[in-house]
Amino acid sequence: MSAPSVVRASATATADAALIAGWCDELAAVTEEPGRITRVYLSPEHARVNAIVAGWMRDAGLSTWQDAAGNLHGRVDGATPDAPVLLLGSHLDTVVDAGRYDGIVGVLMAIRTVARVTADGPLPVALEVIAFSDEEGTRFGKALLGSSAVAGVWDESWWDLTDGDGVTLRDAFTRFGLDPSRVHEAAVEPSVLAGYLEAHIEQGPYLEQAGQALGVVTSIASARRFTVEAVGEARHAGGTPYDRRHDALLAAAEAALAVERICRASQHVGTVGTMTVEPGAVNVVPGLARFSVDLRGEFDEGRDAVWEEITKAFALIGERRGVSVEPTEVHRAPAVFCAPRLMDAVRAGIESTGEPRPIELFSRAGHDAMSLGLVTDVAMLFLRNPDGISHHPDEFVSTEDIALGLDALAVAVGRVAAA
Ligand code: HGY
Ligand code: MN
Ligand code: MN
Repeated sequence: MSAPSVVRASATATADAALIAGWCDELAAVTEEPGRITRVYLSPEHARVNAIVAGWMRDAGLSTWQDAAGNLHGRVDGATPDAPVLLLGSHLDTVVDAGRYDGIVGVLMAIRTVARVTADGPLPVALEVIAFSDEEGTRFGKALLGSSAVAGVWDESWWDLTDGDGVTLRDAFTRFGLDPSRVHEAAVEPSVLAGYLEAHIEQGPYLEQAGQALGVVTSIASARRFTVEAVGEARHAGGTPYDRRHDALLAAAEAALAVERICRASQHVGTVGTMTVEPGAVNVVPGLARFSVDLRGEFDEGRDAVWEEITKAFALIGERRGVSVEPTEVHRAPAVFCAPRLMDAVRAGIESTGEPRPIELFSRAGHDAMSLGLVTDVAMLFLRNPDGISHHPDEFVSTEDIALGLDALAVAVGRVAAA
């Protein structure tokens, strides 16, 4: 553990951090489930946070608009009309029963940073904050929908994705007031971009362990997500001897344990986050089980090799139990490596807070920077998350660390603008 460094935040950052902490609390109340934070794509809550945050953007001097995919944008032009555009941002959507900082604090830090660095006039770059509308994929299973539209990689097959109520993405789009045929208008023009910077809480314990408030992200995990259907045969729970059973739940349970076993043995992370069983009666052997798999690794090749091994394990389990175990891929994002030029700017920002040896770390969590990394250079600034808990109400980041992050982000933006 490195010796604790003497780092301190500026008065401006300290005041902005207090404001941001209050804003995180205010947005936490915009939820579809009172008492829990759940805010999903194309929902009334999505519309409400866009309206609230747009007001904070305008108060900060940004001009605002909502793009054709429901993302909220705020912009301050550069000193010249042809100035390159530096993008900043993160996401406003959440998982179910979420914490109040994942994504949110990065959007709000970007807004206050733009206000701060343009207080004395425009920079040589235009600054555009994007509050992405669906990073988590909570509603439709496919993550990064909002930033995929901005990166110009929207896939027409996504329109048929459905939510838990059977509403298609296309119908949800239309009900939200968006026109599916115009989603491509959300795409940015890569040639004008100077890059993308994202501040985000670390969703793990490594900054805490290192005794540092901030960190430079080196790369973002490559991810694949699947829904898996185990089809056996529903039968009487009493009259059916074991040798005649094709129990879908037990096959799915074995498959979930196989995911854990194979990932543990190969330094990857695989998670079965959801499972439903049918017909779901106490006295019926389950005939059908559906479950999700979220698989991540540092490199695409390793991730794919692990998935091959998992599918072989599924086949063996299915064969032994007379249950078909069929995965369908619903999301895939390649590993994204942060750009050294932007990492240097983030590192300089952290050093400006008095931290002599900024820690570098690999992000096992996914981020909108993965989409932006398809069209421009990206870098991320992580903020310490004591205990590392995230995707949980106890997720936390201190106001002091937000202030340090604001000072670092302001310096990083200044470096990129001056380059
Ligand atoms: O799932 C993730 O890694 C991110 O928090 N959406
Ligand atoms: Mn998240
Ligand atoms: Mn996030």
